[in-house]
Amino acid sequence: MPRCLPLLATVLALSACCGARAASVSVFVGDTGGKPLTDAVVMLEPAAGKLAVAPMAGVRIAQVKRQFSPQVSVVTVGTPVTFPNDDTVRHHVYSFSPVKTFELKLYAGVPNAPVVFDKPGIAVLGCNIHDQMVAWVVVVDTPLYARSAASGRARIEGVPPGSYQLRVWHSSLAEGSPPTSTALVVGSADIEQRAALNPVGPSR
Ligand SMILES: [Cu+2]
Repeated sequence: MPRCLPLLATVLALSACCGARAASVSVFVGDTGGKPLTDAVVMLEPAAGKLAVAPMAGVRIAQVKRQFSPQVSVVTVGTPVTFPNDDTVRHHVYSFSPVKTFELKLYAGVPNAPVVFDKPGIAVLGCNIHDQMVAWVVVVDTPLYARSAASGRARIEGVPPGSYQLRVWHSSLAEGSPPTSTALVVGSADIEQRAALNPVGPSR
């Protein structure tokens, strides 16, 4: 018998055992009446331990026509965000949220330094000059996250098997309320979930 056969058998056995594919987790996010919620953020955090996550690059929250654009941003922990002012009026961007407290005093153009969002959680941004301006930065400490489309559907791909907390957040939840949390065990099969949130504000 050729000497390489045992090695071949080992390789075949390894590929069989490690071939379990990562699953996808799809979540329909709606209000308690079943109406889809757009721009909800869903994330999976391992029940134990932590998945490696890298800061993102090139994230911008612009001010356009006296609104933030985009209104909802999802960034990973440690991500620097720039706040270019594309309007001709000056803006004064701030956050009082414990996750990231900062103030960019009245400015035009692009502020010199980006704001680094270094803790997970939700920061609510406003402008001192224009009360109608509001934006949210959702800082996630996991690479497994997605945002819901107009259909209310969000899909997280490539989820390794394991036990997770599925967290869901939407801007119409009461300010300061944490994302909802549901335990979820992921195997090799794709998963479909529904999340019903109870908004206190108008859906955006
Ligand atoms: Cu403003």
